[in-house]
Amino acid sequence: MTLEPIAELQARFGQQGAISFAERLGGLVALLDWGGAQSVVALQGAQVLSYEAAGYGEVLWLSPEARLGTGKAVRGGIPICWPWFGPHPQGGDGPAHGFVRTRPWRVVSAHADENGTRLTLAPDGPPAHPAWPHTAELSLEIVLGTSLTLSLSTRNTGASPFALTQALHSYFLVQDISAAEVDGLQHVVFIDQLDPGALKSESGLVRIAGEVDRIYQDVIRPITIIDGSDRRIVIQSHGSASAVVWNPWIEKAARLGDMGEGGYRRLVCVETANAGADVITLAPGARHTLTAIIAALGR
Ligand code: TA6
Repeated sequence: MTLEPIAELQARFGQQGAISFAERLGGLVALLDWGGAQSVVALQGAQVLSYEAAGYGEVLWLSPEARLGTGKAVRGGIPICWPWFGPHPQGGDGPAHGFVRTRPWRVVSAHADENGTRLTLAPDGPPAHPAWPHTAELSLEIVLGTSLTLSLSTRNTGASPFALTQALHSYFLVQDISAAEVDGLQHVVFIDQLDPGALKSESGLVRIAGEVDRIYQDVIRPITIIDGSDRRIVIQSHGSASAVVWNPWIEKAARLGDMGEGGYRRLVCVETANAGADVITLAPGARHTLTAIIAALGR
């Protein structure tokens, strides 16, 4: 890693005490600070790798094996799944969860003030793939303040409509999965990905004691992760009617092989999405923004 890009980014976008750039995990990252909170954002995939909330510690889980520049998506933080969630919708040969999370992104703008520290990123080049015959503008705005807000905006720049599914695939850090609960999804119908196509719902809190992979539909309320005895993580969304709850548990974590020893016990994914039946059809010229607002609070 040459230091030149860092120096250039620092000169163009750095702001004392709020925005700086460095090399971490073998790649370029932006370091954001505001009011005692910090966040680390990789330029690869515009992937938030860390969010330390003021007074509540690290909010996101990141694999101890995370490395940038390997050509593989980094396990943890908040990967960007776009322009499809899950496998390629037409069975094409595009990668799972789309193709932008391993691509280089560039800094469009950066600014800090009394309301927060704001960083806007866009793919470094048009977001294109042989398995996706469309054109679009894509950007991610990250605001670090009393919470962490991500807004992923897509504008159809082509002449025909296209269907978009996507997710901010957030990996949240919990003390231990056995003491974690997910609140706010009571009576919400979900697609059980482990029982293909089955529609189910539950009456209470989501507790995890095995592999869970669910696409909740018609989600209208904030979702809260109760993290043991002293912390809650609240996820609000805009531009989203679905949410994914995922924990790989033991066997799938072993198959994935990049979560570290017992890593599955420290994470629960609650993903702010347009997934399942929540498909966005973008007309030419139209724009859609998917927003997640993440806050850490006491119990
Ligand atoms: O969001 C849940 C999920 O779709 C799971 O099925 C699992 O595949 C997970 O995403 C991780 O996918 P990845 O491609 O990042 O390994």
